[in-house]
Amino acid sequence: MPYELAVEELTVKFRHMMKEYQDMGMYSPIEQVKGRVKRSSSIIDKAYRKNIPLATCKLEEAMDDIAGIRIICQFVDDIKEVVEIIRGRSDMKVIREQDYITNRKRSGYRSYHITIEYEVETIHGRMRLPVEIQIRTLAMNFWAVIEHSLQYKYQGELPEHIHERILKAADAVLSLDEEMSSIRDEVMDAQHIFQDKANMVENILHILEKIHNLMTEEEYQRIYNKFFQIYKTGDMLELADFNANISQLDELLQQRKTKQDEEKKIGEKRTAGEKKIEEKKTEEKKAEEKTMERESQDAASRNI
Ligand code: 0O2
Repeated sequence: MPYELAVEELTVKFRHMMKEYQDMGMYSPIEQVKGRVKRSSSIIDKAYRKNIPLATCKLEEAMDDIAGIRIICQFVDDIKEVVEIIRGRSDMKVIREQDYITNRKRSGYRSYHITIEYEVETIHGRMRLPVEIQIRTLAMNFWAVIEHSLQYKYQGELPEHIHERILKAADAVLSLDEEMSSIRDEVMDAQHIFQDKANMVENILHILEKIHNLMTEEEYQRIYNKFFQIYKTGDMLELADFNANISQLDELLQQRKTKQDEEKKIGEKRTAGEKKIEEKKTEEKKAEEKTMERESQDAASRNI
């Protein structure tokens, strides 16, 4: 099914963006990515709700959320960044945007929806499909998932007392998001520090593995224990120092190894050359001996 392909490809692409941010030690505006193809029962329900004649029309023209991607962010401000990323993509053509964050729905629902046109290549050729991307914060998602389940349970007719409570919960989610936005910089700093630490530890472990064979076991154990001690204290400055020192040590050890390898090669070449000369000399000596033997035999026969 081409919808599945579109969802899988887009999920990989957005998850890869998260990885790119992480690899660069940067904060990612995308926290989680989920994808789904609308289930047949939901397609029928929606078609019925919207008076779409399923048998007669092209489904993707009447329903643009058969393929759906959900991007979850930590903060409301991250949503704007994700929207900008999508608008700038050459492989995603924006065809519709619905801002349910500025204008929340009467149900209390908040989310930013972007419908894009996305091209997939199938064995039957190229196809352009609509995909709905819902972008929301963790808090908005929490609310939407609960409300969706309640709507399902009560088949769209929430009892008044539940409706009131769900609206109150929507207000609480709004203030939670606002509160979190005000401490976004603090949280992002903390996450940066965590990411920096993770990157440094990864680099140190990688180098330790690389240099293991280039030093004595005692030397290696001493360096490893030092790293472990610093890691346990959690002192970022000491960790950064250690990271710089071990990177330098790695460079020196690699240079030493390259030099040793070159010297070994030269030594081997020299030995091979000397061996050849030695062999040549032996051959010449043998030939000389043979000639002398032949000459003495000739002389002897002449004397006879
Ligand atoms: P499911 O099961 O999630 O697929 P429109 O054509 O814009 O007037 P449409 O096509 O319903 O109306 O689009 P809309 O309103 O943007 O909704 C698309 C999707 O957004 C919905 O898909 C939901 O996933 C989500 N959504 C919209 N409103 C609400 C809401 O009040 N509560 C919750 N929890 N989610 C909402 P489906 O097909 O309804 O459902």
